[in-house]
Amino acid sequence: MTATKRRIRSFRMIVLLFLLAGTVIALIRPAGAETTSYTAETARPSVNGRLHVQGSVLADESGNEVQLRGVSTHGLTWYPEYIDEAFIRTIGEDWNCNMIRLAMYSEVYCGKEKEKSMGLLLKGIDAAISADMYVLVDWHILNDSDPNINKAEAAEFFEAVSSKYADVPNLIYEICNEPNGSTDWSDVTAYSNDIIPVIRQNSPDSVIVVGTPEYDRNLGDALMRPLAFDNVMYVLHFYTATHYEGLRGELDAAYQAGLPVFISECGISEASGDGTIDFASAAEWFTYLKERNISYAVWSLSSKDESSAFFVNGFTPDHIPEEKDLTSAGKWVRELIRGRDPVEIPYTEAVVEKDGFTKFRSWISDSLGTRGYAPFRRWKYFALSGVLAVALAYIAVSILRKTTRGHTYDEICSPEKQTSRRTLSRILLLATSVCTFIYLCWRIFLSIPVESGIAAVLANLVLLAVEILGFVESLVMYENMMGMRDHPLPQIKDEEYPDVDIFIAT
Ligand code: IDC
Repeated sequence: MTATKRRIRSFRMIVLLFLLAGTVIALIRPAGAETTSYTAETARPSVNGRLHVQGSVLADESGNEVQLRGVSTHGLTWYPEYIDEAFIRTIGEDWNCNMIRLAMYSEVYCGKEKEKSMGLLLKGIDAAISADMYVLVDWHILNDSDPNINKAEAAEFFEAVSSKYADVPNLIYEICNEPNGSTDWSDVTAYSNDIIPVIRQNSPDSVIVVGTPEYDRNLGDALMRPLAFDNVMYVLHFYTATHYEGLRGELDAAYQAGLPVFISECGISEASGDGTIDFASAAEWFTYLKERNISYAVWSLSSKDESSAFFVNGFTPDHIPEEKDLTSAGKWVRELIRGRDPVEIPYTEAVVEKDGFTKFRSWISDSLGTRGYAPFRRWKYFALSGVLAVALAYIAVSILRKTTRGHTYDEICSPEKQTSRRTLSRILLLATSVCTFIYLCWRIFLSIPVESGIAAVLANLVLLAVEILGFVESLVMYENMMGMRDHPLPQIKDEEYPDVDIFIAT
């Protein structure tokens, strides 16, 4: 078998393996009391009515300042079992919680699960209304870092919700979760200028909260250039094991300057939603908020295997959560929401970092399960790019076969051409090697999508292997070509040529 045939055969094998891996992954992927007994100090829609912005905080219809102490759901479609009327009522009563935030991941809504996610959102709103809780309707942008990317869908979404619940005092609108990446305040302003009127047209008095750049950690721009709408609040997010006095200082500066602020999401874990829990820092943050009546929602009402989740893995939300159902974050947050002084909330359990195996297991279940979107969607893109790459390569090879004609040895290696070509080849070879080296460094250290899960990583590694194979092949080819030039045609004297008699027929 020739080397070319062998190469074609191994290339075919790699492509086959790649497609096989995609199919296997696709196959093994797994397919989710009627009276209120809260204390009077907790604001409720039936008592306090529609809220409005007053100074830096929220106030009720009589002008009394109120603090919303809320919890946030995880992605609606990933933990749909929590969007349950009885369970939301339980949280409203047993936890004395007066707000629930419904996290509608915009990428899910704009993807294939529009109807499902909308159904869950409406179910959640109705449950919150029946439990006499305020409800924060959260257009949860995250991977789509700029809200303008899906602005048309956002407009459609807010039009649908605000027209349906125009007169209901329970609703508060969060128009973009966490602008990030290169999205700046002017992008958010442009988006808000289009979306706020959509809501206000239906529900003129509703409170609207607006995300700020850098994952809701930049109140400075909003302070300098606030939006031209009233009854609007600006969002800050914090996680107590990642953010400390620095971010609180910025919050305080904005608060002191009179900017209306709303903490639509916060957690007592690290900002990743996992890792260690910092109870002491949590006590400081929530004391600060309590003293100023700043409203907040804590992440997350789920049983995901991550430290910010309130419920232990395997918990089913069909009863009042008992001690054994709660994680250490859940226990602490329940006391907080119930209204206990943050510095008095006991915490005995130290949260230990997960071991490597547990982390690996969650990573796999994250990337192959249905409770997530990024990895799940991305590995499909990788498979698609693989198929496209194979098709393109096939077309290119067929065209090349038809158009290349053979070169003679003389054409390639004639002594006159050698000297000029050699310098040029060396320069090109050097440039190619340097670029290849830089590319490979980037490819190996920065381009493997670890955050997107095992399927994406595997597919990516296969592509990387093919690329490296290609580079090695080109090195072999360069080597051979340079080698040819090192062996110029032998110089043969005229007398050494044999004599040939030529007979011409007449
Ligand atoms: C995290 C979830 C995690 C999920 C990830 C991506 O905890 O399970 O895999 O989103 O969907 C935010 C975001 C919020 C994050 C949370 C924790 O608003 O979506 O949830 N967080 O990382 N901002 C700061 C932290």
